[in-house]
Amino acid sequence: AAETGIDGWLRYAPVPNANASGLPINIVSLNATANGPVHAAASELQKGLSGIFNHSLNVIYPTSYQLSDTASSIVVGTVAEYANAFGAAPKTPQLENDGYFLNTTGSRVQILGRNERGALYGAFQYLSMLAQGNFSEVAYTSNPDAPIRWVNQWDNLDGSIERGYGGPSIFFSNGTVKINSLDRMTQYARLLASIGVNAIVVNNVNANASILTTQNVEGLGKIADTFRPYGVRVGISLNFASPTANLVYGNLSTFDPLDSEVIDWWQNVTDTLYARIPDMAGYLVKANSEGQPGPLTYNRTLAEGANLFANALEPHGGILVFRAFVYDSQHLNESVWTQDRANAAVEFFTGLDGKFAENALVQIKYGPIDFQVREPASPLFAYLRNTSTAIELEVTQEYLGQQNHLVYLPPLWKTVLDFDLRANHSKSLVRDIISGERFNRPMGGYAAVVNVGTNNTWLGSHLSMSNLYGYGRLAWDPTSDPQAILQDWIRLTFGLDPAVMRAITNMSMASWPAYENYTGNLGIQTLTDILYTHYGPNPQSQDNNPWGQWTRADHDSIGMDRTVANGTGFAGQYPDEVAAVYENISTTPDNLLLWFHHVNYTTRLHSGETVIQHFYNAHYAGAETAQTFPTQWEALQGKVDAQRYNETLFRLTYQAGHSIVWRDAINNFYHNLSGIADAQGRVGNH
Ligand code: GCW
Repeated sequence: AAETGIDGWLRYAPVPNANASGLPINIVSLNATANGPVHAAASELQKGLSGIFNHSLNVIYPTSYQLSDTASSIVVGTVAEYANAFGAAPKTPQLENDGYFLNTTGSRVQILGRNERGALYGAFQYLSMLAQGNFSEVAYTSNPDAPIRWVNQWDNLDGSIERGYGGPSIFFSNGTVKINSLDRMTQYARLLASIGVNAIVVNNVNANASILTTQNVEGLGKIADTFRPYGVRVGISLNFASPTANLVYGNLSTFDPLDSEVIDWWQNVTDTLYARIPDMAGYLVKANSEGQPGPLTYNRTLAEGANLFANALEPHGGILVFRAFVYDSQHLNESVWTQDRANAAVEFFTGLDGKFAENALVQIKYGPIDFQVREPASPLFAYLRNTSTAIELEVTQEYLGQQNHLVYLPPLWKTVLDFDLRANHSKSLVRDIISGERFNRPMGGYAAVVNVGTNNTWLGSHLSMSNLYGYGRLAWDPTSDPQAILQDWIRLTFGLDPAVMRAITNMSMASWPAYENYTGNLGIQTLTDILYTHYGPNPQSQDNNPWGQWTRADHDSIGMDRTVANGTGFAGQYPDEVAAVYENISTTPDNLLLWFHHVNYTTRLHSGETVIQHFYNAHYAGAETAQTFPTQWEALQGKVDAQRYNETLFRLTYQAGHSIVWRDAINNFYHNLSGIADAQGRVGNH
């Protein structure tokens, strides 16, 4: 049968050894909010079990059941309601908010949450087990590592999506909410809930004030009504200068965050939003970055700007997320050796630690520049100790092949999540900082820019969905193994055939190293076009641009000197132990050498190769790996339905070709620039 991909990993395909005779008789949905997550869990269980076992179960509700109906049943709901129904609280060890207890050992399967959302997550987990052919008996509690597990959409109100590669927006067109296509939103909500995502910011951080019109507030209300049954709260991005836009709330002549009229204006807007969306997640704000307005216009600090919104949200329980991606793109000048965009975040936030309201959160891109193929962890994670933080990841593959290339990202994300920043000379893993644990913060967590669109594959490519799935799984438990996550996704998405498992595992696990090899190596950045598309090789664009994404490549040497001793001083933004590692060439890992140091092409790496020969070799190796993808996939013909087989083959074939374009473009560029021959005689001989 044709598979469009629209169900993603929630296909509930029949499982070969699934035996319906072992199933309980009923699904019991405990007393819960009408149309809330417990109800969604019950219908999801019904749908899933009917797909997996080809057997349909009744859902019964507390008003209608006799206790005898529950003897052989799947009981889903909150722990409190379970105690109400059965007279005794079950033992659910260490259950926290959004966590679930799953017990399949008795004739009464228990799927219990501390809250309703947790019960829904437990139901998805139970179905995930069964859909993977795992019928074992389990009894355990699972809690999320962090409370904030959000996605960001960069959808514009006209329906376009900034850095979106899966078609136009499912949320907006012509300046308003697509209230006639709520189905796609429901399907998206299911996918997000199934991986533990609990909020979505629906519009672009490059925000337009018109998100706040009366009509759009009502439209946002409809979006929130659609996501609410899945426990996914809705948030919005704000334009800082909205008070001066001509909206119904009155047109002010200032957007100064300390002006009392401005404060009242935002309070009024916020109250209006909460009147329609009482559980709104909060606001996301990009300010004073890439031309966006912000508090600095009025000589107010970023924290004062953030707190303007945090204070308006506070009475409603909302969260203000303030992006750390602040830099001055207009005045970066490469002829000044010490200038460095990487320094911007810590510089802009200097002196602000502890100045943010308790319900504010600073959202930090994983690296100091911008979602590159490899970056060191942002030092801001260690700088902010009295401020709650979240990491910002990118599922949409902006610099990483825009879904035309298979690049499985969780291994990249893990390099940052697992990095030890050694704050105060003690263990300070990024993942323990953002969970709130390391610096004892009340909240923190994860955001991913996802940018799904109306394409049936959501992201534009079937295989890219492993990145969305992997995001949710890592945000729930960042200690999980990326390959194990991937393999769950493969079983759920493509079934249980071992050949399918082998091929997609091999390709996916090889894909990020290959992409790094045929694009930018040794921490030089991705080397893609930086000026506009962020796609395809364009190493010459990596210098003399106003964005401050530079390589400083000349005839003899390459790399950004970010040392304190001779360079931009960026290395000194890290806590001492880490700073010392990066300050020194001999202790800097090869894969970040050119991020931290400016060296000759003939400099030898720890590996023994020279920098330039490493470039040449890596580009050949990366492209060679990509050449194996189409053939690995072709072995799956007949094992994957024709539609997904063909669509994927098309992309992998393209990737194989484009990897050669990348290889030759980059190698020829540095060969011409350096005049150094490839020891193996390949480069420049075409
Ligand atoms: O890297 C840049 C992207 C922009 C994006 C910006 C940001 C939303 O190219 O498209 O704008 O990052 O993260 O704010």
